[in-house]
Amino acid sequence: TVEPLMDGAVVLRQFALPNAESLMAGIETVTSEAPFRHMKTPGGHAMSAAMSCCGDLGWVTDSRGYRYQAEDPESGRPWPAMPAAFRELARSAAETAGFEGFEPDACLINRYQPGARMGLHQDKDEQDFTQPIVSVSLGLPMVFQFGGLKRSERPIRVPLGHGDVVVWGGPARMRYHGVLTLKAGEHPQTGGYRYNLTFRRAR
Ligand code: MD5
Ligand code: FE
Repeated sequence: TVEPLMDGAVVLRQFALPNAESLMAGIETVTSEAPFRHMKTPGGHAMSAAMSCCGDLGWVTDSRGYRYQAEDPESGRPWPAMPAAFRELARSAAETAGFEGFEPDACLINRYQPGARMGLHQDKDEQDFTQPIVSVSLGLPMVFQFGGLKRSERPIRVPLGHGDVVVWGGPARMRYHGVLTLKAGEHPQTGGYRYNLTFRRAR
């Protein structure tokens, strides 16, 4: 079912459920090569979510800023390839939401442990804002915050659970968004974590 969130954003409830096992296997493969790490923001604070990346480009933050780059800064090697199951799911979710031919070149893997959160921000390190973003939630439920084009606009709260996919495009693409603090729990497929796969066209 396609559930409209706001102009340009839809939730596909449990869309990724049939693929959850292969997505978790893909996370395992990618992070055996590029382990989860807590990157530091330019302000010097560690991100509370642990991150890894796969695909041609990965999103990184360090003392020099935020950017996409082809190498994992921890190893100096290219990011692991994007698993076929990742690419296909992102493409079919985008198509279901009305975006034909989505070919992501970057997948950010966020792993939230209890207490982790992500403050309100905009995604603006990509080159083409006409391309959508596909976000896949796996494991423990969390509350997503979806705001306006200015930080001052009060966000709405959207609960997201295992297998839910959100596609953001058009007028929703530049909205402020974030994730409230993850509560402790136990999920049969992910244990004590929530994972989020964020697919983007960075270049
Ligand atoms: C998460 N991650 O749940 C979220 C899902 C990030 C991030 O925000 O930057 O890693 S992606 C949600 C998103 C992306 C682009 C636009 C909008 C939301 N939006 O317009 O609300 O870990
Ligand atoms: Fe974001």
